[in-house]
Amino acid sequence: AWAQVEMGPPDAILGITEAYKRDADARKINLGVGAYRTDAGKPYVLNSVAQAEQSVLQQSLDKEYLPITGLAKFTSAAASLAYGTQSLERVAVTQSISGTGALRIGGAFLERFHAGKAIYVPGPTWGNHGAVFRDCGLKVGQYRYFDAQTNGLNLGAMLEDIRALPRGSLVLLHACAHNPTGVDPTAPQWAEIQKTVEECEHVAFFDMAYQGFASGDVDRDASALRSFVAANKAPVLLAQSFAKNMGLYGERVGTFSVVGADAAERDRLLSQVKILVRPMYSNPPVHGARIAAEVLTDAALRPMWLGEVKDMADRIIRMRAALRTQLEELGSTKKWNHITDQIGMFCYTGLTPAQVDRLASEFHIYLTRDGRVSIAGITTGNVQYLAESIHKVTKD
Ligand code: PLP
Ligand code: TYF
Repeated sequence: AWAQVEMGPPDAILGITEAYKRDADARKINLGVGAYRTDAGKPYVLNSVAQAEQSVLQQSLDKEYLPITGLAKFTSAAASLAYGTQSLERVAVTQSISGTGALRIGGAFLERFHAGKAIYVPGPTWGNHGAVFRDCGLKVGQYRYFDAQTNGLNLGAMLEDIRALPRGSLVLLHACAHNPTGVDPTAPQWAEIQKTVEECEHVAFFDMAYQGFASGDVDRDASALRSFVAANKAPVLLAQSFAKNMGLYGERVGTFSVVGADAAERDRLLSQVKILVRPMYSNPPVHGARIAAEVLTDAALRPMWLGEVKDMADRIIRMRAALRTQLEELGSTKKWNHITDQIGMFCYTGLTPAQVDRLASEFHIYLTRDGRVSIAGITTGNVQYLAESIHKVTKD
């Protein structure tokens, strides 16, 4: 029956881990997937999360189905983390299969209720965005974002493109720690973006997969989202993930929310979200949500967690500084200021595909061919070797 089904290509990011695993060289480094590693290069289970899990296990809870919208204790704490304490009565929130699942619910919602059925994402954006939204039946367009000349934001082009979209268009915005570029708008730039979106009566879909990872401060990282919601002019949707900031990757913990004009609209929106979720996966998994709820609501665990998020963000910042310093000390004549200017999990290095290929084949260093480095893969033990290798492939 399936003879006509062709072999598909592997995921561009997850495929890199496979190549890394096959490499037997002791010096090998995986800078592909955006997953946090300790300074020993190991996956990290946060202490706050481990303790929350113990406390969940000790309660010997049953494994009954959750409601369609998930664990209420989790979704309300998650919504407060994202939105702060303001406007929560307008937020229709459902638990989701992490950030990807939230994007998927959002895409389905927009396909059903937005007249334009097209979403505009930054150029470049996370590789999965296009696939997710296309599979939801939306058309996917792009607005300009990254400036390869400066390795920074091209705000002028971004605003020009957003302004040129049909009135009421869907605009996807990375709330913080833009993936793959590590380039975020500053607060004044965000104000201009918000003003433009509002003037054009566009709809803002925030993807927040890295709250806390950009600045180390969860409130600061949510400030663009909160500012849109506080103004209450542009409609806002949000995909929220706890994969990175709680290290709950495989537990698949997140939320999707859509903000209504008032509480009555919230109720109508949530009723439609339930109708979308029911035939999609019926109801979400319970274990990770219980852990996240415990972390967010326990008086001792929450501050402990916030400290651990800050520690992860700080280690990333230290590794950026170390990589830049090493490259400069090796006498590289290239400019590397963007390594420390950019923030969050990733650095868009400007390395060419040929240079990336050489890093893999000669130096056992793996990253995506767009030159994106997952800074979390850098450690005090490998940063010198990494800098030497990057210097060798970029010096001529
Ligand atoms: N959005 C962005 C920009 C991401 O980088 C990721 C990956 O971490 C996600 C969404 C969703 O990830 P997950 O489904 O693991 O929460
Ligand atoms: O960009 C990254 O590396 C993370 C992890 O299909 C990821 O967002 C990558 C690819 C993918 C799912 C998650």
